[in-house]
Amino acid sequence: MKCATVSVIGRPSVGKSTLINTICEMKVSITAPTPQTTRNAIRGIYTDQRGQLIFTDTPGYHLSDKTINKRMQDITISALSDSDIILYIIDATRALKEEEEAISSILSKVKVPIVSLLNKSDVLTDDQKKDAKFFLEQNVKSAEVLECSGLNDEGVDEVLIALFKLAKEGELLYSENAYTDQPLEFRISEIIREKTINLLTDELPHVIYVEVADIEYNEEEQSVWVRAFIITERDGQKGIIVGKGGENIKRIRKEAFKEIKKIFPGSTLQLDLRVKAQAKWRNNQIVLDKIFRTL
Ligand SMILES: Nc1nc2c(ncn2[C@@H]2O[C@H](COP(=O)(O)OP(=O)(O)OP(=O)(O)O)[C@@H](O)[C@H]2O)c(=O)[nH]1
Ligand SMILES: [Mg+2]
Repeated sequence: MKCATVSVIGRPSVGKSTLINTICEMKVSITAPTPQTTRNAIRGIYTDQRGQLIFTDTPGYHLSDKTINKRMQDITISALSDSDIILYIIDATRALKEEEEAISSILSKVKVPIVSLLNKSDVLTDDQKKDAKFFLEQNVKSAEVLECSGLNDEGVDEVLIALFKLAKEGELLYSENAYTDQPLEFRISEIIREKTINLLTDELPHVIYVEVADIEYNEEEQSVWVRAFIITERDGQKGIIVGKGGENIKRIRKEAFKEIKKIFPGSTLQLDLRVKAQAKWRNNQIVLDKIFRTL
């Protein structure tokens, strides 16, 4: 049996979380068209007859001095230090600039093998592929360079073959049915955040976090009651999330309900969702400690 931990790194929106979900055949990590969706190191576990790959999804590496971005950069860097293999994902539909150089400079210091991956092959032109491969040749010591579409599940088997080839012999670290190790509260808060940010555009996804205040499980009645807050930075933003006549919050609730229900098959679910504002939470160390506590 082979077993390896694989850190997945790349700029925001290159498709890291989408690929991990495709590999694990499960929504392990939330996704959105807006950048900086993933905020924590999130594990997705894949097991087959070859062994086990434990992926760590990381926040997209974004150059910025803001407190919250610094925290996210730290999470990404520390994920690299305890992995056996690095899967470096590039979205070559966008120009490869400073951020890509910053990542490749970080990667030049790591000792473990790197698999470089051009993602979004479904929309890549030949020129874009050529430019990305040239960039990689010049800047990254890759064990392999591959192409795939995480969204369409094309070329993903080849990625697994490459990773298993680099993995060492070892016992499985998780049971063969496991696909993640995230605490329940965190999974629920992420589902709600995903449904919220997918309804919003511009800066709003960045000013939101979700707090699950209570989960009450009644075994006798087979019922679950969840109370959660969607938290923005300013009062004015609350109205956008609630929407005209509560239109948006109703949609968020409906979509989140469907997905949270899957976590509790056979139980009735009550989801109490509220919106509140908390000024400047992105600079508040106590809030950040809560959001970024180690999973
Ligand atoms: N065309 C195409 N789009 C993709 C592919 N993979 C992901 N996307 C899209 O790219 C966007 C970002 O995907 P995510 O998986 O959230 O990206 P990420 O790298 O995890 O982003 P952060 O968490 O913000 O760092 C979404 O709109 C995805 O649907 C792909 O293979 N092809
Ligand atoms: Mg992500």
